[in-house]
Amino acid sequence: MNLEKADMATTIDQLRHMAASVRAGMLDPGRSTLVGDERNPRFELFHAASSLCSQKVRTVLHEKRLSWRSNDMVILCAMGADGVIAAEHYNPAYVRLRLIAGREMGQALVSGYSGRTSVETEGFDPCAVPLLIDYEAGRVIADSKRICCYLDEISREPVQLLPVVAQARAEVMRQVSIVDQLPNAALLYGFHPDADRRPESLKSVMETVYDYKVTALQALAANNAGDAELVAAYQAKIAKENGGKRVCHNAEFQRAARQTASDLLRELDRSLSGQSFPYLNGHEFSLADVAWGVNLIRMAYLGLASLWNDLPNVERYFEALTERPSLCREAIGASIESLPPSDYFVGLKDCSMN
Ligand SMILES: N[C@@H](CCC(=O)N[C@@H](CS)C(=O)NCC(=O)O)C(=O)O
Repeated sequence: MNLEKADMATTIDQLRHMAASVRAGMLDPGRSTLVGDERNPRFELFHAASSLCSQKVRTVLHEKRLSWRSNDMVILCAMGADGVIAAEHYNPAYVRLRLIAGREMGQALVSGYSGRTSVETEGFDPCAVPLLIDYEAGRVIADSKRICCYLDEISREPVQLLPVVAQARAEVMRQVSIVDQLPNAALLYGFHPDADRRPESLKSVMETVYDYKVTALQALAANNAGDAELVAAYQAKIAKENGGKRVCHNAEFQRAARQTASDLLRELDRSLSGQSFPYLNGHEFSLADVAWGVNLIRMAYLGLASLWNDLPNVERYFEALTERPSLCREAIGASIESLPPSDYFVGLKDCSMN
């Protein structure tokens, strides 16, 4: 074995070891499963059924018909008999794995809260899902947008989600970047002063979510005081979550977030009416459709489909996307299975068995 090969073998061994530690920290081993036919798949994903960013990655894996090891993590903290139980993606073993991906990206850690989760504008969140390991390349990759692009690049069959033609590709990436600027966290966690249509049980979880997160993260920072990198990661996350807490009942902030979503949907409607936008105009399914599909489905779940009441192109687009088996399974089915029932989701086909 030459030196390069030996280094790679060591890296892969280390990744396997680290991933096993994360799995060992998960409460229910039944949430680690194999998807597809391979017993030792090339990819391993740490994700959550309910997470929007994870739904994007799973939709791509589904479209590509790839085999992968799935680790469906608990990403909410809970109150136990002895205090707050930390979410599984706050576990030091997981954060260490994520920091490897963060170093590769060269992004500063997140330092505050805007209601958006784009790594490019907000910084790198070291305590978030999803996270992909590619055991063949010896790489750990974070951020749903990067993971989706990576998977498309290394696996071109049976569908290619990024067009080869430069102009079409640029338009798909433009749409993916627009979606990345949606204030998703604000829409899910925030209390809207006028029409908050989230399920009551979800609202009740959101009343305590930030306090539980911060309490758990502070304890983890204290328990790992000897590891400066880990402490910095937890402090960054604490700053973000404290920021979220400050604005979750702020009427002005919440109205602005919904307005941003509404403006971006209006822009989408205009793009859809032009010929440039692929799927609705009879072209190939693309990464733009994955990103919009998952986000429109989430908005529908939150009772926000009313935002496209007067946007007929978005309405048609939404209908078409909900018929796509990958989105039907990974966004609609997974949301039905993992989130409280929503009155605004009725009528959407649950494809969880597909
Ligand atoms: N830009 C990142 C955002 C990651 C992110 O915010 N993930 C959310 C789920 S969609 C998460 O982990 N939430 C739980 C938490 O922040 O504690 C991506 O697209 O992967």
